[in-house]
Amino acid sequence: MKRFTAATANPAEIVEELLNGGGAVGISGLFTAQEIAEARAIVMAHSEHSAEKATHFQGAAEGAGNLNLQRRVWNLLAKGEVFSHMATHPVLMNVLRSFLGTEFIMGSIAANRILPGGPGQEPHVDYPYWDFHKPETHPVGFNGSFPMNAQVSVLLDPFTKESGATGYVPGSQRELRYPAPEDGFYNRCERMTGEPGDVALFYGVTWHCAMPNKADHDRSAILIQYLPKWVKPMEDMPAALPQPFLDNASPELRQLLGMNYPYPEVLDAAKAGNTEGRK
Ligand SMILES: O=C(O)CCC(=O)C(=O)O
Ligand SMILES: [Fe+2]
Repeated sequence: MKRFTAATANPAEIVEELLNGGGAVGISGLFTAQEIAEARAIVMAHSEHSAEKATHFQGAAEGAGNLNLQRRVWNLLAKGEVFSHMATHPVLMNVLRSFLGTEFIMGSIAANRILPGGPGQEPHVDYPYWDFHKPETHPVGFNGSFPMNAQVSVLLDPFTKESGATGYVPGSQRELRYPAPEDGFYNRCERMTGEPGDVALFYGVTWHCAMPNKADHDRSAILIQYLPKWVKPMEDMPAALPQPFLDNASPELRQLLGMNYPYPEVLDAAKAGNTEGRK
């Protein structure tokens, strides 16, 4: 994984790496130890007892009865201001504008906590391609030549091989396909390792998954999903946030929440006149 810092995070170089290189990069130095400690404390408090939230790519764990060793905390914007700062970090916004178009949105901001002994996930691709195990439900000719997803993981704990740092197959993003058992994911995968506060940024078409946590400590990350403006977001964040939060949202946050993009709209009831076109 190519690694950058806040100072060296060149958008053109990162976009090239995401589309045509390994599919994932590391960026360090974006968050303070205090921000990470605060985020981690909130995630731990909200996942102390709550094993029974929706989760994904955990079919095997569900079958084995150890689903409680991976815990999700959803709708993080409502749970601490620190998460709004993470989602709108200027270095990330700058890179993502080049990758997803300047008016990109956020589809989800959630935590993924894997406790010691947690089994990890099925190798997969992310939303909105994440049901590409049923390719016939997507348009003919669909491919990953332009991105409809970018994923940011903000690491809250040491991500090591032992603790289950996200595994991924470099280059797998160049052909949109859901990984099959014959693809030998576990023999080919590399890891998005890092220290608390580091960021892994990847194109969600890259085959990846959380790996088993064999360490003696938790392994948590904030997972942020970014999408072009016209992709239906995964979490209905405006519906889950209090009205004062929406009223006071910064311009960046308004954009991320899709508040600047009007569709779908009841056009029959919209103001009369021409609303689109060069002129
Ligand atoms: O937590 C991780 O390492 C990755 C999680 C992931 O890929 C997902 O939930 O889609
Ligand atoms: Fe994923």
